[in-house]
Amino acid sequence: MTRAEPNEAQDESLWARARQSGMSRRAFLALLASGGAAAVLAGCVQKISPTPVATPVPSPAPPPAPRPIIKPIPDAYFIPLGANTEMRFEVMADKAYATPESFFFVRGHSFTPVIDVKTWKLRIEGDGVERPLELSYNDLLKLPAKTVTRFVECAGNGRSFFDTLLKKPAQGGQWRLGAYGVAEWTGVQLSALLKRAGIKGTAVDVMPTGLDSLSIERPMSVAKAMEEDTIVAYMMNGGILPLDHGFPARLITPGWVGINNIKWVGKITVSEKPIFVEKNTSSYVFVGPDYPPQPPAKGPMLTTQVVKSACALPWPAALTAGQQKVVGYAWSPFGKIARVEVSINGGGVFRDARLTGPNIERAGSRWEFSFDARPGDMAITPRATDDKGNVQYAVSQQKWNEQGYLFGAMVPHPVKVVG
Ligand SMILES: Nc1nc2c(c(=O)[nH]1)N[C@H]1C(S)=C(S)[C@@H](COP(=O)(O)O)O[C@H]1N2
Ligand SMILES: [Mo]
Repeated sequence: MTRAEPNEAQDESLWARARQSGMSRRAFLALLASGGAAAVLAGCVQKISPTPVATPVPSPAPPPAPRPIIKPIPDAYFIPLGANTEMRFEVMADKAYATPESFFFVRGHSFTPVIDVKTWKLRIEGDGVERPLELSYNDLLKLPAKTVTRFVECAGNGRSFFDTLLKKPAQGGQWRLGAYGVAEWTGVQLSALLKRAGIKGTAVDVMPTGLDSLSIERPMSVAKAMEEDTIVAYMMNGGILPLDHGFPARLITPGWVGINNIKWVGKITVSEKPIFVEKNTSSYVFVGPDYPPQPPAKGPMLTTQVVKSACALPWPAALTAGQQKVVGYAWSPFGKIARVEVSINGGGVFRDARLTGPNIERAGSRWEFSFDARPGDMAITPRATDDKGNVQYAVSQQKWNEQGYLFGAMVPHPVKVVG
């Protein structure tokens, strides 16, 4: 085989290449002489890229597992409860009044949906309106706004005490008292929307439906829907309504059980006939020996919450002996708080706590109680009374129901006092 005439320029660029790959001048010349450019290049290739080892083909990262709750819910602030999360009440000890979003409990029957406001619509329809209505997010924001400060509380808040205090366990998430939060909500009065849709005098029930995967819905009476503080809210505590709390819009039905505060609302049905769905016939009804069935419902339907109070302390709490000041909250679905008393001897003697800060109807009041803590195990038991005369009662008077709704008895908060 004839070698091509050596070409100096080519040899020079070949040498540059060979030198780059770490080849000696001597090896280069030898390779060039024996096998020409091809041999040099082969030598270079070997040097530059040694036999490649098999590298694994990177597989695409698995998509992040969907989470029921989107906001951060660190253990320091929340007690996880299945797909829900309870506020640790001690986080409220140093707050001004309202529950910040970052501490607000979350209760959803499925996962928090992420809704696109560009395509979101709120429809108001049904045989109870003359003119069915469809509003975009911008339409809603343009209507006259109403701001109210009110609590949202789960009907099952306090359910664990059916077991631990009454010794009759109930089905469902075993909440202590942190399925309560108070916030400033801004939105549009539901009555204004219903009037725009031409609500008929014959309408009886109004039912919002959520856009979550289970389309959660629960009716309310027209009377409740027309109350001046029943709103379709799009803001919470001055910010855009958070995803987990119902973005783009949710119902606020003050004083009523949490389930009526439908999140991610997409449709409001107005009906001339009473509406019966799962959440007012099977769940969120009282079932038990004290409650006769009310066909088609298994028992009386829940509407309002009950008067409650809680200590903003860890559970159980540890305090040092000596003068101590405990902070707590009390709330009523009917009005303002009139009085909070506290017992530190198991309910024998009660002394008045001091109400501090705002005292807002269907929202709550902060209270403070100072006492001399003696070493040992004790309990702090608050008792709230509202301005309509509703008062918390002894555990022995708490009626039991299968699904553990509306625990309203006094709750002794366990405390260890160290000397
Ligand atoms: N669409 C929809 N709305 C819903 C729910 C739900 O699962 N889906 N849960 C209800 C229940 S049971 C409660 S207690 C409150 C809780 O509101 P929060 O998560 O903002 O605290 O939302 C209510 N609204
Ligand atoms: Mo709830």
